Amino acid sequence: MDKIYRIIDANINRVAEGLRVLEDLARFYYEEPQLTEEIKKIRHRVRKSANNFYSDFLDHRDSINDLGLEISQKNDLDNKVNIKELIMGNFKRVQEGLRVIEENFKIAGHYEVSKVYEACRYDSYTVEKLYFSKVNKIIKKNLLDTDLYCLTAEEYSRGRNNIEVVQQMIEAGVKIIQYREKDKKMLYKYEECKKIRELTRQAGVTFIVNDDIDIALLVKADGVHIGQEDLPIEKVRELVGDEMIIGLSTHSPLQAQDAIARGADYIGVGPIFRTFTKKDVCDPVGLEYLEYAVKSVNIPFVAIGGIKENNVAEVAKRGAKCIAMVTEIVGADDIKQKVESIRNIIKQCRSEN
Ligand code: TZP
Ligand code: MG
Repeated sequence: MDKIYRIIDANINRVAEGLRVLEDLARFYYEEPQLTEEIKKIRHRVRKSANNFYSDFLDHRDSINDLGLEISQKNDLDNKVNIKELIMGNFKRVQEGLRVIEENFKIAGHYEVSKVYEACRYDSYTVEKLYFSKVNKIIKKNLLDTDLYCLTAEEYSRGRNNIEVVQQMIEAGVKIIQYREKDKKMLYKYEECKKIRELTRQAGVTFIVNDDIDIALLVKADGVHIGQEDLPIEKVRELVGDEMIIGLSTHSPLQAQDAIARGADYIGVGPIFRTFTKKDVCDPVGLEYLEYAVKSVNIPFVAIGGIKENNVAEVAKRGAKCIAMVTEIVGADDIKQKVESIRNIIKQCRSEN
């Protein structure tokens, strides 16, 4: 029976530590009181329900000779590249650990105690669902809390391919990238998006696919971006589910309100200035619509269309927090340097606002 207590002890620690990771993310990172409270309740129950066995655990603990540490040091299976993976990994750790405790308490002849751990496991399933729904809401709300939104356009990229351009954008610290290619064949778009998804995932960058909902779903992009004449947003939502981001291009206050009412997660506001990048584009809506958006749009929005280093100040000064550029970035000699100087201008405007 000694070894059974060793297993239970290790798993109670594993579960409580996993719960602590989740609790602290809820508390300090997401600042979410309900989640913090729910996780804390489970953690206390996990610890307290085994209080009577504390001395048995210590008697059989043998961390020095645990094979686990050596194995873990030799591989990177536990490597997480973003917070969502961290959350997911810790819920799995908690649930697996609870299952081990439950089964081993049964073997040790403590059926009643094992049932407590079974209940904790079920509670953790419910809290996991709540956790992700809250986290997704927070992620969506903060989606465009970044100064620069970059899009691909290989034909303006001076001979560089989309992958190189995206790599440079990521190195420059860009936090949201949209794949937008109007004239490429599906297969090439899919292959490129697959690579870009991997790069953006590793870097914790949000990845949005323009138009192609099927590609966005296949490569597990963070979102899709559609226009006024694409499928109705409600139908796109049916296809992509609640978690995926949907962005919609809008060109007037009426379209903005319509997009909000119909469940867009963010909108594009533009074209602010004349642009030649978008071939079927409407006339510029000017800064007037942007001013309306700053005052009256209560979801994230991004200003777009004809914005360059030499006019970005006009846009930033009017209160646009997130600004999208295509040709100015992809066509720059040095993407990193271009991003940096644009960022400085935006920062300067903000401090003057
Ligand atoms: N949507 C409105 S304008 C535009 C899009 C995709 C193109 C913007 O390109 P650029 O090169 O930044 O003017
Ligand atoms: Mg479209």
